[in-house]
Amino acid sequence: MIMHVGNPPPVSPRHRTGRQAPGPAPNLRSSPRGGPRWSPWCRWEVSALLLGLLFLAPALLAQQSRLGWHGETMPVGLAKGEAEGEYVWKKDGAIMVYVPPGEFPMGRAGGAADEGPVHRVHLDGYYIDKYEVTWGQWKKSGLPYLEKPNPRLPQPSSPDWGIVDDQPAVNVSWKFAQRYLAWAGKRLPTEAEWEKAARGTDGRTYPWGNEPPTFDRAVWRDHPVALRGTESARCCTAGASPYGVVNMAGNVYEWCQDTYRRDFYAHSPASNPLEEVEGQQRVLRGGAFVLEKDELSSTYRYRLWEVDKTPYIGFRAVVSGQGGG
Ligand SMILES: [Ca+2]
Repeated sequence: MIMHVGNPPPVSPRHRTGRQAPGPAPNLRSSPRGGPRWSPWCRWEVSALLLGLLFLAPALLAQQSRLGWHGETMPVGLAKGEAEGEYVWKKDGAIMVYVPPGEFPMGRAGGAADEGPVHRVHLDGYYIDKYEVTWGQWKKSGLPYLEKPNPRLPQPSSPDWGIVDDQPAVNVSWKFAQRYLAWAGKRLPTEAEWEKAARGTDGRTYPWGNEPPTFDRAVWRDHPVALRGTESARCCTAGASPYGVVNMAGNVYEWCQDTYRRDFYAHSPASNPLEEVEGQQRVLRGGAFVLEKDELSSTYRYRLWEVDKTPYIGFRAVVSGQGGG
């Protein structure tokens, strides 16, 4: 069979049926043995093409891997991170980890009245920020903030210890946090999502287990750095949760999506629970650098109004989605 490479020869109307037009092929010439033979130019073109594919293939495969094209449905906007099990939300650069779908025991027996009853909750899969949202990320959003402490204005404002890029953004009201989340394309965790990300599925008291807090695991009021304010959002990695989420106990309290209801656990749906009633206070979780260690428990529930902002409150974000490959 004769093959044509390069510009095709002119085709007369009677040859427009897919059949090869007669006439000499421009890049082929007869071999001494009578059969068609590749010209040197043609061989060079094919070699270059094969060589290009050889170099491009690993890059294409890596791109597919980052995008989760191996049967996964990773959220758009997420890329694989450098470390195993870590992802990067491209808009704000946040490191995220995956919490797979499944049940966990929510609540605690013997705690405060609103921490019970212990009940099983099923959650769909989601990705959650590994660290609290930092001032550096807030600046990246271009949203307003105040360089000096000012509790009377709605914008997030500097705490007494100043704005430090790797420390959590504080003095952020629930309402103002929504502006960051809208920019980033993420949302707050539900109370159930926050608790599962903090303590996993084995009913532990703290993210690291049941032992009392230590200075390498959490920042609370007994911690030496607490005298000065918050610590880096990347501190206390020894206190990471079973999913690798850091500072779920202490540093800053974190806003959740839910409005607070004292007896919610007695009535909440068994799957993906969310309580939102207009005019009610919003839930905060995890304790803060100004608080006692009892409030660092992963089941402890606190609440404030949507417009409240204090130097010990921040937030982290989640994205719904399957994957985690
Ligand atoms: Ca925290």
